Amino acid sequence: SVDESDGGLAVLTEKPKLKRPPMYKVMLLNDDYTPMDFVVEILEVFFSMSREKATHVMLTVHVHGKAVCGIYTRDIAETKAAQVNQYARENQHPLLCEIEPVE
Ligand code: TYC
Repeated sequence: SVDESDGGLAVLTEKPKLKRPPMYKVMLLNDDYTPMDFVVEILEVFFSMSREKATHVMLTVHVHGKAVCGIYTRDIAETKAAQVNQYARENQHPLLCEIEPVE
């Protein structure tokens, strides 16, 4: 909006408001049934991880209950989680992916 009460001087002191978008962690949750190989495949296909990185993240989830797969804007994070959950369901595995805000 235009506010000329300062005679135009505000433009000299206002910082450009270039806000970074809120970011969301995509978390993979552990369960007792999903095969380890299937989880590794998910991390390779949907998160572009190397076999080595995917194996490490899968084992982190297995041991600690959850782990971060990636951090994205809300739309991308929601889409990744939905794709993972759909692919797991299609293959009759209980694997779950969820998102949570960073910070
Ligand atoms: N706990 C599973 C097993 O022992 C492996 C697993 C890892 C499942 C990560 C889900 O997100 C997961 N087969």
